[in-house]
Amino acid sequence: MNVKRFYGKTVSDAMNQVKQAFGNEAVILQDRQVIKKRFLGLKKEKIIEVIAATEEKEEKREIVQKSVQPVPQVPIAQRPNPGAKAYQPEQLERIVRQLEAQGVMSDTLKHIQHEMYPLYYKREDERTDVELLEQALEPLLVNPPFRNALKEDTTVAIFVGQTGVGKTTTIAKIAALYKLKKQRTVGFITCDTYRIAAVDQLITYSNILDVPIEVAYTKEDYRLAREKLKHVDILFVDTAGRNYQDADRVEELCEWLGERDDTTEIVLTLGLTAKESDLLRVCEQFEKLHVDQLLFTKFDETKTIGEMLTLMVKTQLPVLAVTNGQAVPDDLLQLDRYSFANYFVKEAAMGERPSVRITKPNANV
Ligand SMILES: Nc1nc2c(ncn2[C@@H]2O[C@H](COP(=O)(O)OP(=O)(O)OP(=O)(O)O)[C@@H](O)[C@H]2O)c(=O)[nH]1
Ligand SMILES: [Mg+2]
Repeated sequence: MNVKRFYGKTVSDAMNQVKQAFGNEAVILQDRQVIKKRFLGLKKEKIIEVIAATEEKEEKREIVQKSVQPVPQVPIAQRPNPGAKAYQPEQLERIVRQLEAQGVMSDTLKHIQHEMYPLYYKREDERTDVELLEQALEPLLVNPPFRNALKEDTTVAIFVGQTGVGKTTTIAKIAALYKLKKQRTVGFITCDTYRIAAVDQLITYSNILDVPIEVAYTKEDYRLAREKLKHVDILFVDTAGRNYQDADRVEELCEWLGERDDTTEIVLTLGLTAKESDLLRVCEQFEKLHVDQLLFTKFDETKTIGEMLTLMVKTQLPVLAVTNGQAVPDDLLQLDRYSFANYFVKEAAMGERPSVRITKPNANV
């Protein structure tokens, strides 16, 4: 094996030298930043050192290898993850370790690694871990991944999801945001007559926020309630939490909600304390209903949010909001791709939470 050190101002400089000297079959053993002393050691300069190796081409070995299938030549910059035991640049290894600690599933992790490799080797300047991960996530998520708002032309927002995930509480938080901060008129319809206290719960919020409310016991009630509240800018519809792992429950809901137009938005509310496999199953079941946005609750009740990333990658849906507590209307987070990436590589390591938060409106809510 022929091993050599290469130096460059940037990683791509050094990698170009590797390619020129050893071609595409070179194996990178290590890359790191080193200090080079110049002018009798008085001046110091930071440079990149890459140690690369290639097989020595011996006459005899070539004869033996002729019978072996040739290895496809993949340019270094596009090589997939060489595997757990193989060399991985320290920065990538660190990011991957943190993603794993956050419970990011192996196939999502592979996609991220696949995006990070070329970014890492093509970089002209140093990138922080957050910047690298944020850029790697860009092609994997919808743009923007966190919309933090309903669609511009939405007039009816229907919140659906499993029992007890936080639909009613979150409706109150988002309605408060629209009424108090965005100065829009809002109204409530509750179709949750399944649980005795459910109606009272939304009526309480409607009183606090001074928002009109209609209760729909039947499909016809629902149609009439929409008609009655058609003067408001945004109508928030609360639905009964059911076991939506069961396809029949989703069918029933589709049937209940009937035809939908372009100004109706379906928000699938998912609790981050649930198992990833269960969340994925619920998302699958809801495909029939054509969900527009996801909403994640109970961010405060878990230390790992890998499943949130996996669901965002798999569903290719934007996120309306993330909630992190029971307080209405305060416990609502507004994230973006950067703060999300930051949570994985930095905040999580320190056991902290993202600090982006909607400030309490000037109201006694
Ligand atoms: N810790 C925490 N609790 C939350 C959050 N969101 C909601 N909750 C709590 O979760 C419980 C259930 O909330 P609800 O809003 O009633 O949930 P739901 O989905 O409407 O429940 P059903 O109507 O029974 O399906 C309540 O105790 C809420 O205060 C959150 O982000 N974090
Ligand atoms: Mg409810």
